Amino acid sequence: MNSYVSRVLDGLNKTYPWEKEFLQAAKEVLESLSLVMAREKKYEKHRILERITEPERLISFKVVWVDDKGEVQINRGYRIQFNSAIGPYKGGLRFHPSVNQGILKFLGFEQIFKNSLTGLPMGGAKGGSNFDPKGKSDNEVQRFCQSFMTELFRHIGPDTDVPAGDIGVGGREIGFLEGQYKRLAISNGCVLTGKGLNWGGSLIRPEATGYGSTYFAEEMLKTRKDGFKGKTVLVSGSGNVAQYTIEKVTQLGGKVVSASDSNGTIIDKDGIDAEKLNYIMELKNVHRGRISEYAKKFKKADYIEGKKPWGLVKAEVAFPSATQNEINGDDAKALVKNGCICVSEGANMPSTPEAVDVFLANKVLYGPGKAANAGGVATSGLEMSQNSMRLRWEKDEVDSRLHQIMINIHKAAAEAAEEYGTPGNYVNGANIAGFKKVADAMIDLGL
Ligand code: NDP
Ligand code: 2IT
Repeated sequence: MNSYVSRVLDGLNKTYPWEKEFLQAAKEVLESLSLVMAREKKYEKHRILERITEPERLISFKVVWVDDKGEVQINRGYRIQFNSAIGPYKGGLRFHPSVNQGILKFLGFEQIFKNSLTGLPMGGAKGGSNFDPKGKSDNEVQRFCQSFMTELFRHIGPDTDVPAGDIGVGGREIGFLEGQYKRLAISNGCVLTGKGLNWGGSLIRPEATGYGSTYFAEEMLKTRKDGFKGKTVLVSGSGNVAQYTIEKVTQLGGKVVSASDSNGTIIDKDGIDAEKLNYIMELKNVHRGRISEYAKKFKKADYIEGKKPWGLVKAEVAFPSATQNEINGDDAKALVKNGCICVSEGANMPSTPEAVDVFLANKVLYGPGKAANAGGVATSGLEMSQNSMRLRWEKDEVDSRLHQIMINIHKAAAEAAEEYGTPGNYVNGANIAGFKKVADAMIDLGL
């Protein structure tokens, strides 16, 4: 490891020892950047690594709301405005009981490089709350969102910071948040992305992350003159990203045999076809039910309580699309043993460092989240463009722009990996290509 990189990592470890996920993400990125620091001294001279690992602004606040029983509830809210060198802050909001500053710092840090890779002018940010939408009524979710936005609205705006969805924040939450923003800011109302089609949303935004990570996998497979036809595919999660990954993989000729949630996994050896996917969408998006219901409806499927999909059946391709660190070293070994040749990360940092080492050592086509799942934020960027122009593109236009962006990201990551002597290593390629644009902008902009 380059000495500048190890000095910066030591400093981070000493300053933020409790921010495990942030330190994990920083280590992965900075290790890749060792290759750059060894060649180009300007970044050290400008102390870019110390600067890029520190958020520009870290906002934290309390969110007080009243539940349906009339009892007062208190949650923590955050927005981490990490880096705005190349454009307004951009990134999702996560509502999940596990949310804390360290998790949002990892997500905001990753977002800097992901957004840079899209080729669009967007800085990196993330936010959210330890609020758990599970089991809450629509009215409770509405009251929480309104209280959350009552504090957040003063820190965001269409040209300053544009939040979106992530775990626990979908169309319903974006609606309540946007509604409260409009009320408070007396603005044109286009501050979040992922909006409904009747009030400024873009076609294909709901599909974008899942479609994008499938397009990215397709590009990786093409480098070996391969494709999805006849492949068995594992998907984890059953939320937004998982649903549209299942849809696109199936359209491209793959057979998806799993879906999961935090309680367990279903395995359907016949494949989750369009009709079964419709059932999952209704189950999850309308009834907010558990994936175990799938095995009651489709009797040939199995439900395995407490298990993740990895290694349960033979499969050539895997799309982790639930959450961070959902594939550990043993899971990765089980995947490889079962014939996995390609992993495309719909989730952010779903593979532990040990898992990544297993994939790279076994020459698995491994697409890290910041490249593979960038289609979501890229299409958010396209939603912002349409809002600014006061027009709406047709579905095919947005989809073909998304597809082209994913092809470009794959090319940029592959070329950077090659240039720095690690061909086929998309981890290094994505980190380096994403970093250089932001770091050079920081130098141009001065201190
Ligand atoms: P959703 O809330 O729609 O779905 C999340 C899914 O993951 C659910 O099935 C959920 O199960 C499962 N899950 C969440 N947390 C855990 C956990 N701790 N353990 C096991 N399963 C879990 O979120 P998204 O589909 O939007 O997000 C999924 C991943 O994709 C996240 O990592 C997110 O950061 C990433 N991502 C999302 C983008 C987007 O545009 N939405 C863009 C880029 C990345 P349960 O219902 O039981 O909680
Ligand atoms: O992790 C992510 O890229 C997202 N949750 C989407 C962010 C966005 O602004 O669309």
